[in-house]
Amino acid sequence: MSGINKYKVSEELFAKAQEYIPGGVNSPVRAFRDVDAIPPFIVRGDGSKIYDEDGNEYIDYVGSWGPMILGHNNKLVNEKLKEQIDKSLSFGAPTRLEVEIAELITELVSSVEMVRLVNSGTEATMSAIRLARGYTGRNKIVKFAGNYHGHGDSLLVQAGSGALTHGVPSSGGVPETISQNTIVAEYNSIMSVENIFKEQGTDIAAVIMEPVSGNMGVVSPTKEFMDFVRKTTKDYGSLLIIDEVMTGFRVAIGGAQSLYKVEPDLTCFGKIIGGGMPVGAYGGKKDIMKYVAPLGPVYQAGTLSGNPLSVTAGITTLTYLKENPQVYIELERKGSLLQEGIESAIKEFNVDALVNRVGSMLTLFFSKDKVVDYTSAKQCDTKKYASFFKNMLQQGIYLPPSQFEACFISMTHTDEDIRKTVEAVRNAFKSL
Ligand code: HOZ
Repeated sequence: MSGINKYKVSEELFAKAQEYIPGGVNSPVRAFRDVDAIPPFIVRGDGSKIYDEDGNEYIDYVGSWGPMILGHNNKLVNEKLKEQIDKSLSFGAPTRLEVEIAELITELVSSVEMVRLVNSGTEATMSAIRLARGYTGRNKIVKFAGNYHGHGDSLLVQAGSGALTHGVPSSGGVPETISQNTIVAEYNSIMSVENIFKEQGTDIAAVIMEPVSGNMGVVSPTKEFMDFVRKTTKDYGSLLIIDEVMTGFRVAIGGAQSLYKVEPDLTCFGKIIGGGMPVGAYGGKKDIMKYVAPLGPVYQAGTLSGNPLSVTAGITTLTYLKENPQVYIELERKGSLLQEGIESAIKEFNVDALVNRVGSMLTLFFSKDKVVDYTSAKQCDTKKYASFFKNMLQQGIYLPPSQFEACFISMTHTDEDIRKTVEAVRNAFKSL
């Protein structure tokens, strides 16, 4: 078989894609530039596996960047979607489904009393920021270096995810008049938050944060840090916005805020609440949400908001998670099995690497030192990650194509998948 190019069709498609789409992709990190590879073009998925145009099979740890907690091609979700398709795809009018999902979200996340559906996580964070500004009458916001909240102007300042990978953490095209209202703090640094609030606290509309960062790789907050951010925002009359686009219904049914026992004023959602369909949402206390149009002066709208297909997939996924709480015990078990396997390979091959994990979100960092914030994440050996990534891909393991993203484990990853993955890690370490 040697000499046969196993990515031939993908390579042809990628060449053609680059003629018509910037970089050949609809989201930068998918171009595999940071790992110096060509992305396989995916045709289908089933459970924990995805398949590319050349017929290669992969154990998938990207899971559409988080939503596929129940695995690909979930029969329950698909059946409900098929029923909904026969009733039309979109109305741009109120539906019973929207009420159902809003009720479900408010029931599962105790800090959320009212929720507005949008079409993406980016829209959710942009709208939450506008609402915080409208509610407080202040302009400044605080975000954390290495946290990523989508590509809204105010939030593309020292951002994580693709922005960090491609070395442009602050994007071109963002007017200074906008970015000057964004103050960047260090994740996990009480002192950094304290100093910012001492100087500008009364001008700050909100602090927005990833409660577990997934966009500089997985980095968890300390409880003291979380508590300090909550207390400080309260003391200064600023809002705390928790961006649970990745972590919501992923790390716990009540989101990361239930794990860390912090009650935000506003929460942003995406990914899992659409079960793999495009969606986003923001919600919080009623007195704040009542500032949103048509009740209040903060305008936000959308033709496809509350789209019946997205909402159907979301309700089905959330209902399954709610009715099967053992999912989170299982995900924790699978996560720890994978972590232990990788850690024992790290020891065996004496690799400068470590694993950060919260439940079913995990990152293998090529670093000797702990990764707790943006500065320590940036110290990682990204070249080593690229070699490791390519080796794993060749062995049929599909990881995020960047050191600064999270692996996601689904309910359909079997112990055998994890065993194979750990074996592949050992092989990759051997050849590093
Ligand atoms: N930037 C997101 C992940 N952190 C999504 C990337 C994508 O869908 O390509």
